[in-house]
Amino acid sequence: MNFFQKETETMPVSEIKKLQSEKLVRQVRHVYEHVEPYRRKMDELGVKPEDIRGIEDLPKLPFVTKNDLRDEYPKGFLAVPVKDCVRIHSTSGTTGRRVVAFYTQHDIDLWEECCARAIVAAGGSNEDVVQVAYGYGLFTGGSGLHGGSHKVGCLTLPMSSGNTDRQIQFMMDLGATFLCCTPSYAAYLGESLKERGISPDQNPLKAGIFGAEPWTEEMRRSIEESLGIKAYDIYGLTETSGPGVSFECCEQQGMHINEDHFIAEIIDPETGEVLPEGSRGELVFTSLDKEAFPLLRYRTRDICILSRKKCSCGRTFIRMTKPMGRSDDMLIIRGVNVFPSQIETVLLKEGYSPNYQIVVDRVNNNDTFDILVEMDEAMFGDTVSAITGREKSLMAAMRTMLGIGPAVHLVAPHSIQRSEGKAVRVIDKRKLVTDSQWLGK
Ligand code: DLL
Repeated sequence: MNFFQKETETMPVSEIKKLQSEKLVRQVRHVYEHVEPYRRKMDELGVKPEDIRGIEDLPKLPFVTKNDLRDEYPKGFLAVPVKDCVRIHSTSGTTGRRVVAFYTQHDIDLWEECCARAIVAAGGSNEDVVQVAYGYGLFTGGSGLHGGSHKVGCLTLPMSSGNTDRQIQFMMDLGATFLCCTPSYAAYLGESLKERGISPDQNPLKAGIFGAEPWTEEMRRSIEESLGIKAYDIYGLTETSGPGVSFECCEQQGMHINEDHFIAEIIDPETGEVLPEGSRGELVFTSLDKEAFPLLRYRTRDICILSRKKCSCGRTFIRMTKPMGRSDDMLIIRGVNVFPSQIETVLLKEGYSPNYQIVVDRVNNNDTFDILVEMDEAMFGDTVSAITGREKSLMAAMRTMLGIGPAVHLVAPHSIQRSEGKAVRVIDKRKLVTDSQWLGK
């Protein structure tokens, strides 16, 4: 049984709750004193820091949403002086008012420890060679697993995403035993190895830690077969530091949430009411130790179920299912967060009507991303080469806005079916919703 911080990870539940209560009282005070927009929210509800005496008082506190953070771009939720911060990261896919998350050195240390716990839970030790093929930069995936790998004492290969030839060369030549990347890139690497005639038992990998986007149990099995490894899930979001908020252990029956640093709640996304353990609803996080960007009751929009059933790995931290969907319209395409409203903004700016449809599918474990856009009568009369030119320039504008490039297809006026109710903007053909097989256990 492998633990990075055994005493913490196996703490009795009563002690976890006690620890969370103490930390919460301190954190609410910190936030109230230093985060003006949150103080305003508390004042509006008539809640004072002294009203929060433990985790049982958590429901008294107001929620924070992504929109609150965007409204306060860039530093409204920063709780320490800039001189105390050592880094930022930022959410993917949104230009302009992105969410910027700040970190002190202490925040980075705790975050990296969370990632180290994930690596060790997946069987990693200082004997391992960890290939980090998540993107580095504003995205948290690369830095998070990189830091975790250092903490465990592994040899770290900071590959970042892309450049498949180089990934394979370094994997083979340096003997990478762990692969960390999005599940779709892992699947792609599996196919690429096969194309090069390298069979699953010829590569040095033994495990992978994959997350940042939804993936099914079927996809897990297909990655495991194509790479000859055991594939582990990891979850997190920029707003709560990044990957490592929760991770799978050897049992692979849900992801353990690092409860010494985060309180997880499940709420009804319509009413905001807290739901009992075992209910399906929206996941809400309170970060107990974050100094620079300490969010209380942050609404993730991820739909999942929590379970406190005993796990035979020995960890006592509560488990969450894989996210089963979202309570907003955000899509995750090739690991990048995409909102339909961003697409609409580009179309209107470029002189198109808002008659469009987004079609997302998954072919050979890769996301495909197409946007159909109606032309007006004048455009429709253009030459084929003029229309192709328009498609290309729209694709470039979309890539700038979204961070990934869709295939844009200009279609005849009035050819996209009109709806009598809400317009059907998104056709997501990927079958990604997983049911929690572990709940019955
Ligand atoms: O995706 C952080 C991360 C990096 C997690 C590397 C795991 C590995 P964001 O870009 O802010 O952060 O996106 C956060 O991605 O709210 C979920 O909807 C989704 N997500 C993250 N991990 C998983 C997962 C990173 N394991 C959003 N399964 C979250 C399904 C996931 N969805």
